[in-house]
Amino acid sequence: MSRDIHLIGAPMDYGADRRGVDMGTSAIRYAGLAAALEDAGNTCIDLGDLPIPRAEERDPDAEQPSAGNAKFLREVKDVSTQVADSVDATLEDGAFPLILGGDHSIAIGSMAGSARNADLGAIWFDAHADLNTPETSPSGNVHGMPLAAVLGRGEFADYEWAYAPRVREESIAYVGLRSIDDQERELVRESEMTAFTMSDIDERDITAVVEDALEVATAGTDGIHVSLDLDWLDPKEAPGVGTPVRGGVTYREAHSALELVSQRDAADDILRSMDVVEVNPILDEQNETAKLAAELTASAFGKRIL
Ligand code: 4U7
Ligand code: MN
Ligand code: MN
Ligand code: MN
Repeated sequence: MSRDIHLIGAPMDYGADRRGVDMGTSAIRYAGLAAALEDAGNTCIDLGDLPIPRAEERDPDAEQPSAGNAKFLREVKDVSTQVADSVDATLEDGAFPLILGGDHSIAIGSMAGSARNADLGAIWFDAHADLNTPETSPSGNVHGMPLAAVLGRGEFADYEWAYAPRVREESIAYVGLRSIDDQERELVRESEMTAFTMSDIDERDITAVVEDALEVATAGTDGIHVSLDLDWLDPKEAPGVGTPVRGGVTYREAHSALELVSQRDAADDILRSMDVVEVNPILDEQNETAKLAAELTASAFGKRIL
């Protein structure tokens, strides 16, 4: 399926503990994302980066909403609103929103915007479950909370910029989980979400798992959001991430997964929005993680070997 893709840069790092992930948008562009998408048969317009205040420019005295341990909620709210509006405007335009991070807190805006006028399923390619609430988070970093936010869990229920009621738990599938916090584990177990861990991939292989994930996310929805956290891959392949966890998917498994998404999209027009997050150029080696992000995204949009 050939798409009219609009790139939306969200150079956000307030949701993560480490500086540098804000430079991910530049690194992924520099790695040749737009050209790779066009080579795969799409058109691509870069809308540039959303304005996000740099840490040095913040007013430390401005009022900060407080919720549990969550840090920088004012900035997260501002960025989420901007991302959601931009995603919604792109969809209204008949184009495809591809959001570049930035840390994973930007997925709050991606999904909230994408689910404004549609019932949205999601596939979460990540080492982590990102289901902490401000009450359960051990770190206070909102990049560990975006799914809790859009599902309106805990204090997020009161935040209209976060809670996206047209995203239902039953329509969300995790692929590749391997690092879950103690309290978060209970949340995942008790939820209606489908969780495929690395053990499931070991046992059944990536193809079977992604096919099941596609079923979960497409059943009864108008389209799906794909969230690609680069720490989903093994740190040997993707060293440039802030929260690496060993034992991740290989280069080939990752490509297979996104090619499957693209094949299904070619048949049934399932894709509605996607984000690519957590690339940290400061921690990267020769921009390899950003290149991988660009290549994998091209696979999701039709790139084939032959
Ligand atoms: B990412 C963590 F405690 N669970 O909440 C947390 F281990 O977007 C990590 O998936 C979150 O990279 C990782 O801070 C967020 C931690
Ligand atoms: Mn357009
Ligand atoms: Mn994540
Ligand atoms: Mn992660």
